[in-house]
Amino acid sequence: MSVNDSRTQHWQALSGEHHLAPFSDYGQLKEKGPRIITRAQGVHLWDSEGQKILDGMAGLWCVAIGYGREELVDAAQRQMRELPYYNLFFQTAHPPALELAHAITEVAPEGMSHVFFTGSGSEGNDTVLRMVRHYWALKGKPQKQTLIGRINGYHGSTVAGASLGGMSGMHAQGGLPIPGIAHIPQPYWYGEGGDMTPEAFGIWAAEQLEQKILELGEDQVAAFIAEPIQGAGGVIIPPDSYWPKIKEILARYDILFVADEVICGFGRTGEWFGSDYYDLKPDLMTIAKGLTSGYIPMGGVIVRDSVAQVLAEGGEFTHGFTYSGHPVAAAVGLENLRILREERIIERARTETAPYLQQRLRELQDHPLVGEVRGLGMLGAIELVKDKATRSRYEGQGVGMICRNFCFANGLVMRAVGDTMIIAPPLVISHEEIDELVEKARRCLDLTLQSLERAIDR
Ligand code: PXG
Repeated sequence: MSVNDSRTQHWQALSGEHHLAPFSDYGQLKEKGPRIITRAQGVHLWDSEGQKILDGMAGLWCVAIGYGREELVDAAQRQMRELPYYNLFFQTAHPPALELAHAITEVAPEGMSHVFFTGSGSEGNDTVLRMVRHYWALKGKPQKQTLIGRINGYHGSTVAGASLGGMSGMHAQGGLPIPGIAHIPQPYWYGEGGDMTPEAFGIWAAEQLEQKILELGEDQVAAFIAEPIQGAGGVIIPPDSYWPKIKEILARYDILFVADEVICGFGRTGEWFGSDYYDLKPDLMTIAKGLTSGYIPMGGVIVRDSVAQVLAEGGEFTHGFTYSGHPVAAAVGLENLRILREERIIERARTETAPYLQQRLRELQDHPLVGEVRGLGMLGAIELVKDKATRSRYEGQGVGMICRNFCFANGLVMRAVGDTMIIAPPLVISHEEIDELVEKARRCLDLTLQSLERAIDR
């Protein structure tokens, strides 16, 4: 046994004996043991066996500026020395949170110049739920309580977050969703569009919002919440007809619109926010992940001035977290934003590297296993199918997981959502690293197809 083996086994034993991991099948995890990631640099990870892995998911969609940026380490260290903790409650504040609120609103859409800080995206969406209901109560319409989300949307794992999301597996545990939340279908043309054209399906999916508002009664509906592009649901890019139609519907009814920018925010689409890309003009935006490039936990809600004004006149908002606007997180967030802006990382992604990624990814379209390649900015999805023409799947064979496992074994993190492979690399990925990503992906698609053919032969 090598030294590495014994270290790996030690950590895997600790995992089985003491750790309850997020979103994991504990039986399976105990049997196989987790892969132990020990360090990272740029767009690459290393595991405890010394294997180098290209991180096609930027951690969990968050490491926008890549790993190993010493400036963020220094910012955290300086802030820890100066003021490691203080809170924003009860009429106090500290410089990093205030400076970061200002910096965020400099890049946020016009008219959105207020920020409420949280510790995560989930807490951001819990904040959204309470804030929009409080807003309507202050406006003298306390019956406007219901939030409309989407089936297969993802808004986090807290009680409100998981309820706003539309993940059936999450709703099945813990008695969710909580009351006062409704869901409409998602604009997932490839999976659910049937014989409709993408254009027609986009209109149909958007019209579900209007139907739901009418069914519930406009006077009962507080807000609609949606990701500009669904991330965890499988990088679902709506047909071009979808957002314009949703905007048209939102304009007809007096309800708030919340864009969950936890994944799309801070450059993922090649614009600062997904709302910029689609010109959504939301009332609130949930943020997290790319805000600190994942170096330290932080989330928040960016609030339109018209909403903030109502809150300002409403007395105390009885909501907040010990770590709302944590000074060390805020200092890291500020440095992250400085790097994104000064190094023009988002602009470079938009004009140079994202178009190259999209072009190279689409070369995989010719692979026998691939039904569709779609993507936008630094987001991509590959649909694995049995029959390209009918879009039918290899039912029940776990093809996505097979492919994911080949990727992991061959030095690439590419995630599977069902039989959809997804990528969201760090925004700083280079042309050469994109080549590496696509070449590894093709090789793993080949290996997946071979393993399916072997299974059929047997
Ligand atoms: N909104 C969106 C759109 C997200 O993607 C959250 C809210 C919640 O953020 P926190 O920081 O509370 O996790 C997320 C998180 C996956 C996966 O499987 C995605 C997320 C989290 C965990 C797993 O792709 N996104």
